[in-house]
Amino acid sequence: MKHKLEWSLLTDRMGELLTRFVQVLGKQYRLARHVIALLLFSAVSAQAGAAGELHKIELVAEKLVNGYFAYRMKQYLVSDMSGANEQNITARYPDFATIPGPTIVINEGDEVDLTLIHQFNPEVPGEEQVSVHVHGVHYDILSDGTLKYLNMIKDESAVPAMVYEYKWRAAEGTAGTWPYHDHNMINHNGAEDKGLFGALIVNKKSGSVDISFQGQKRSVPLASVQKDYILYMFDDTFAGTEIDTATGQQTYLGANPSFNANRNDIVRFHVIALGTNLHTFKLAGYGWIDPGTNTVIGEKAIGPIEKHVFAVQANYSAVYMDTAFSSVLLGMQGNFNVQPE
Ligand SMILES: [Cu+2]
Repeated sequence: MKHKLEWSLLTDRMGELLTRFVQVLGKQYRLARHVIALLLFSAVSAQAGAAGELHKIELVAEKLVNGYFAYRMKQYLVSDMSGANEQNITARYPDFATIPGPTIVINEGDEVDLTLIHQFNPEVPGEEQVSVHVHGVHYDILSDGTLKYLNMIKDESAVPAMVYEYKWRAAEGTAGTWPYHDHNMINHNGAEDKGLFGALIVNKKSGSVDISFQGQKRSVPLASVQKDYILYMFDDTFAGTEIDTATGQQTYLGANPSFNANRNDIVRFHVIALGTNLHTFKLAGYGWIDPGTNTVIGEKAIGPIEKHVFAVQANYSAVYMDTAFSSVLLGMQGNFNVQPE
């Protein structure tokens, strides 16, 4: 009896304890849930806010045996903004200096910390200074890459004895394909016409590209682009680089390059005009969307310093060219080779 009573008291007590335990656990569970949600939220917002990546680039300016100059990628480290999760992607670039120089590919929200190294014997007065001046992205006056007589502060050049560091910020709204080039060598005009130029591509983080599909504009995710073709248009030749977007690998193709794609790949052309002539770019048999419009075009007039960026779906091999009569005679054209699946 006594035992029975005690037992029932005990079980009552245990039930009470158990109930309290569950209540406390519940509260803690709710608290834990709250903490987890908060952590998740801050992780997500950290990703969306600070978001971008830091690109630490060492670029070398070299003098070639033919007397021209070129930039070479010496080192390329990419990390998050704090410097953590660093990845060395130098091997994506040729290990020799190229004209045009290395293409820098970043996203909106990213920052670039570019160190320029002057690595040649300045044989001619005016060759002691070399710089990188970029278009399109944001930077403060010390990263303008110009001479003191323009920026009123200092010569922003690498010299044989000292490197120069430029900082760029790809703020929102800076997406696009932009040139970078020397501004300080040779009579203060820069040595762009001596080989010191390259391209910066700023992608939208979750952007799209427009292609012509059966004569209509269709937007596809930027992530579906398999190849980026950087194609410079000079007065009498093209020169270019092909980038495999999946691996980031850059293949320097030189003059009148042949580009390669697999059938149905989405490929993006970045046509950048240098020189002084007006050119008409054509990719024979293909139509594409004129940027900022719904219009399908099959050729495009491009003036000096202008650029034209468009995407197509690779269907069949074709020739790209400048349609000007003298350019045709000069053979200013190249192949777009499409392999069947
Ligand atoms: Cu410029």
